[in-house]
Amino acid sequence: MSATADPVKVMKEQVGKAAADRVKSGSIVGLGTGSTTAYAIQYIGERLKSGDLKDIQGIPTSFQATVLAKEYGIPLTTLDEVDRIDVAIDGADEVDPNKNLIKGGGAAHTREKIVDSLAEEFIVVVDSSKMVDRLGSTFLLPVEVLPMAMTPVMKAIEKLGGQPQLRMGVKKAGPVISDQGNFIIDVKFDRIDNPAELEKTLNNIPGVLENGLFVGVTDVVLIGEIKENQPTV
Ligand code: ABF
Repeated sequence: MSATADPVKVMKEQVGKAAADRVKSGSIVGLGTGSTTAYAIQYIGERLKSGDLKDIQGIPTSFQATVLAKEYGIPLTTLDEVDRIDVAIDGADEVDPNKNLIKGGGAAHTREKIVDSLAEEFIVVVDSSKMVDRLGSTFLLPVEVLPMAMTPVMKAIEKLGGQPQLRMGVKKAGPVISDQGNFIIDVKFDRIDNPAELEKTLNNIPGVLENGLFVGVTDVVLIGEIKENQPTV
């Protein structure tokens, strides 16, 4: 009797592969962060290995993306070396009906927003559980902050009606540290009715590096459907 594959894993693989299949030879590719995008990176590497894809260069959005790209043989470059990004593939924590996002669950949203915003085509890869009617309804909003400014930033966020909390590591031994060496504050807002305005307001607080609202950046959302009881492939 065939074992039943993990439906979430199968979905992530399928949507990651669908994104990887859209990459054209000769492209500069923004490589996102997270478990779904990890499959896209893997499949891009497999396409390179098979000769189906040629002459691409990746721009990683995190240390995790860099390690994966090297593991799968994707040549890497930097924003200093290229004059464009043809396509970026990345995950998300929430997607609203206008394709606006909350990202940053992986503490990588600062570099992600730089790369994803520069891309000609930004492809988001998610499972259907990430689709929401309104941003902030299922996921706290991440804000990257300079450690020395944590307290005044938290006070400013409270004045905006947010409930901020410092993101602690797995064993709560200390705060999560971003690739830039900063802290992540996760913020609960009762309602986010105007994500564009909130994104700008938060980034105007002295000490805030970047927040996880991605407004007007997404071009394509690939949504994987989680199907139960799929046989192993
Ligand atoms: C990353 O992808 C983060 O911004 C976001 O939190 C995460 C989602 O990861 P996963 O695909 O593992 O759910 O880009």
